[in-house]
Amino acid sequence: MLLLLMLFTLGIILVWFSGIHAGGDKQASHQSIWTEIAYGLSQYPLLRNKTIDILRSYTTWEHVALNTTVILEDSPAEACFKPRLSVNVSLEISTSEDEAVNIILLSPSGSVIGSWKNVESLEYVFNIDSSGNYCIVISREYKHMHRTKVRVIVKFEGLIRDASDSVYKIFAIGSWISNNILYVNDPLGLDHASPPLETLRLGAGDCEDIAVLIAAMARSVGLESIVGLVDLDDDRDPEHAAALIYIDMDPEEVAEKLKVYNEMVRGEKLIGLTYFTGLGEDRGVWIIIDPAMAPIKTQPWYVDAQSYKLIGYMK
Ligand SMILES: [Ca+2]
Ligand SMILES: [Ca+2]
Repeated sequence: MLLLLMLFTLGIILVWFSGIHAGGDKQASHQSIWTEIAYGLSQYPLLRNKTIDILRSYTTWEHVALNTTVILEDSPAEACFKPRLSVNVSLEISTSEDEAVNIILLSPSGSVIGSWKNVESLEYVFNIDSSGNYCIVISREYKHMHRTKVRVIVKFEGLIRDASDSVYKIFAIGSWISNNILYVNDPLGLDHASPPLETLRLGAGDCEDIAVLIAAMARSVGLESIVGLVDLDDDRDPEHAAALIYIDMDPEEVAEKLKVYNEMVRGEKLIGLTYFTGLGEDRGVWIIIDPAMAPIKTQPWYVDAQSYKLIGYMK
């Protein structure tokens, strides 16, 4: 567990405020953008059907778990894999020399799920019902003078069963935005926060447009979400905006769940999680969802910035 946690970069960013919301003279200069952001967030009920479609689209997934070549010499060769959830597993096995081999598929307890004699290739699908190491043992009847290459491909496919989970919602919304909404700057001097349906229709927007869309989508499926204005260069004047989604959990728990979704849906390691704490009396964490500042496009919950200060937010 400790080792797993060391693989993450869990970033805590402390909040700096000059008031409950953007304070002092700075507020006046951002007045119109605040009004537009508030209007955009109020549109969240209109996004509900779209967001539910997005949640559904990520509940089925396929992932290559093992793609390897084993060398078969005198003794049997073994290839093992470890599914983490209840899934369908498909095996594809083929020999390089069109040479017949024997295959035994073993469950974690060592019982035989299937065995095949003298096959040149095999395709087999089965459903796993217990977690642990599954192994494919490959052998042949007679000793040969040469080595045989045997190609083993194992794929998982299945359903994420807990689509109502808050972390899953963050994963699905964040992933979808990263893959479907293009970051495009507003024309110089004409910056405004587009309403979420407009950003959806265009398939593009800049930081505050995308932040409003993410926050409104999150709200539409029952998550608490805000749009924060962010100072990136430490002069107490914001030049960036991002969505923050609240979860009443420990950051380690959130990271652990995101890690599973990343690995199972995309076969991708979680690179990290960035969040704010200390907004009011909240005990949980505000996860930053910011595709523009993410070093890996598909992981908008991890930002890479030297300075990332919340100057104000729109609830
Ligand atoms: Ca804009
Ligand atoms: Ca600044």
